[in-house]
Amino acid sequence: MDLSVIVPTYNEKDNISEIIDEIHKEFINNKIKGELIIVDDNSPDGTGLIADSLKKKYSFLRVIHRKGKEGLSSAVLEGFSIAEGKILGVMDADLSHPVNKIHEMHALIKKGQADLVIGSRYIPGGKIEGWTLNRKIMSKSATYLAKIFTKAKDPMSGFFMIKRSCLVDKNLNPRGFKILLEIIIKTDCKIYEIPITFINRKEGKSKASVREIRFYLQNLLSYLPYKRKSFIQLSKFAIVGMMGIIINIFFLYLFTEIAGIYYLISAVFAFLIALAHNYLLNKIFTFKERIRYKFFTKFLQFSAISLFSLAINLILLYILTEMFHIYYLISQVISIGLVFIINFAGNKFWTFR
Ligand SMILES: Nc1nc2c(ncn2[C@@H]2O[C@H](COP(=O)(O)OP(=O)(O)O)[C@@H](O)[C@H]2O)c(=O)[nH]1
Ligand SMILES: [Mg+2]
Repeated sequence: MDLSVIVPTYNEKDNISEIIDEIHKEFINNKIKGELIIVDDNSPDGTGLIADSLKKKYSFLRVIHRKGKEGLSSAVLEGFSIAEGKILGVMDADLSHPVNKIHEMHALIKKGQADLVIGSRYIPGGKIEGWTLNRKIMSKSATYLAKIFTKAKDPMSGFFMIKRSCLVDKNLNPRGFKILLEIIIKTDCKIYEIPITFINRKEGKSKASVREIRFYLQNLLSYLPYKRKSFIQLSKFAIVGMMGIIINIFFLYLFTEIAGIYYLISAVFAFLIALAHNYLLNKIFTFKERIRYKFFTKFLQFSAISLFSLAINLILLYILTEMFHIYYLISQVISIGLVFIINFAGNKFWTFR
């Protein structure tokens, strides 16, 4: 068998028949030998029963029933475990993902052009229709954070296809929604992204909740050991940053107390010296570049990120202190933490990429 498509469902009674029929047509029209596996978590709305009743009409359909709502990622893994196809696909049941891309994705893997094909919303040609601004910001932020781990533009996508052999012995066990990122990190496969338009569901409700943010952050923490190189860079970047602070204070003292310069003027010079120090050390020590390589351009980039970080720092400090009534020194600790990440990511993926 060529292809197994896994569709996890929870309360999808108004979508289930249509998604099955569309996938069936896509298989027939493109002569794909495959199966569709619905993994239902005992949906209270009867999705599982509807799926069962359709097995007579569609011989390519299999249905797994689980005890209760055990989560999207584990449903996908359970589907994988009984799938018979050499290639495994995953998509949502709510018709958000374009079914007519299945044959294209399948062909790319079959021809050997990729081991993993992602239906991507974040490459040219891809887009999202019908999401609130809030949802867009959440998705973008999560995707941005994932840049620490992968170059893929949409590692949060729920629509992808992978060569089964890539998954052997990979010990996947992600919490929550985002199984693709874990697959990317733990397998070493050749990735190819094709643009898709994600259309927000018309029927039923999204099961994404605030809890997913916590799961996601927990997952990210557990992936750190897989990115030893990035982790080492992050640590070095932190050390350089702390040395920069000491240098800043040292020169502030020197200029003000010894040279007798007005302290605000001293602070400007102390800042510039610390900036130059941080730049040089991060260039040669953290990101291991030749010192001469694009020296001035990169210094400008590094400085721009520093200024941007300062602006974010001030804005966050203001918001946390004034709007959330947090003591200003605590606000500063929180915002320094966030700004540090922005600063690191900015330099890793822009200045020294
Ligand atoms: N089996 C199972 N499927 C789930 C679970 N949570 C979500 N799903 C399914 O996963 C897919 C994506 O969920 P959805 O609520 O549309 O998430 P969103 O697109 O991110 O808003 C849909 O097909 C859901 O029915 C779950 O706990 N178990
Ligand atoms: Mg959805």
